[in-house]
Amino acid sequence: MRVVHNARHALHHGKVEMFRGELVPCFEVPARVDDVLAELERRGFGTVEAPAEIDDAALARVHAPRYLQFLAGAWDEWVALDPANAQRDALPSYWPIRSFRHDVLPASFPARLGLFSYDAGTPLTAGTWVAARAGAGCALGAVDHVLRGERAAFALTRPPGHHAGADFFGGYCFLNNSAIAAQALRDAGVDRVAVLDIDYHHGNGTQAIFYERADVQFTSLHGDPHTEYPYYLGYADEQGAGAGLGFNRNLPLARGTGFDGWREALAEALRGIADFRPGALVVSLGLDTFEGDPISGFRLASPDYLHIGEDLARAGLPTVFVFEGGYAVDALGVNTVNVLDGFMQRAG
Ligand code: OKP
Ligand code: ZN
Repeated sequence: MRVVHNARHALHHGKVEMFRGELVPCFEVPARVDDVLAELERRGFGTVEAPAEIDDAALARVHAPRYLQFLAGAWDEWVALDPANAQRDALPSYWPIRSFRHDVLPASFPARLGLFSYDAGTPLTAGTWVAARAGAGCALGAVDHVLRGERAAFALTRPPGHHAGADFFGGYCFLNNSAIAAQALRDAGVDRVAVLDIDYHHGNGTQAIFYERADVQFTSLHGDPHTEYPYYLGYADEQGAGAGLGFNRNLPLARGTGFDGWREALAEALRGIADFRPGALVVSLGLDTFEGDPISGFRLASPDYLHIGEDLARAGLPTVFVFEGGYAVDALGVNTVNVLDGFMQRAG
């Protein structure tokens, strides 16, 4: 399998995130991708390559121009507030929730930081834009391989993407790599694209981006938002709206769910995807469903990920895998490569 690897991922390196009243070390660290890369090498799995230079037009197919502009200049604006900020991550402190205006773009940088985000756990750092943009390039590179006839390709990048919406960041995500991949497949002429999100956390950004569309179907398996992040989206009754009604499917599962229950939900998700008759599949591949994950609550074990890969291959679709979450760094490489390995063994 072709692996398009973001060599610039470590330029995004947050120091701290806000958690229950204190700043704690980031869970989303560069070692995550390095561990996956090391496991690919150890097993001699796949061909690792760098992405081609990115066309920003592909980003603007998913994200709002004023949001992209903001991201591109955010670090310089942060440091311009105070030169000492060069040593600190940028974290928002104000958000325009109900009754506030979203059409006015405040001159204040901290005000815009809040306008374009939804949590205080997603530090923006000196290299965030460069790393995230290169990551979107990996997603586009993986799409290219699949369009050229490869059965599957993997975009190995961080920061992750599935919580990022058309004009907001959050949940460690800035650019929605999976949405960018799905849109690129559509733009290349694939009539119907399915996105399957198997990260522990609901892919609220991806859902929001495609919620009113019938050409991209979104399906997500995740921790029940009544108790799990991102809390405010990901419920079973969210089925799409307008032309998109019936093309959004959430399968929330209770914290503590093990592989048997999880796999039944996957089978159900794959039945819905088959009914949609897509020309390609994008998998938001989060590995934080692992029993050892420090911020999640499912109980999957390392060998289970081989079966996930096999189940996904049985869908018989050209498949773009996009790396998302997974924070048990020591097991992350094994779990990730298990999915890809199981897929290729079954795909033949
Ligand atoms: C990103 B992805 C932990 C609190 C949870 C947000 C989790 C974002 C997960 N201190 N913070 O879906 O893996
Ligand atoms: Zn996650």
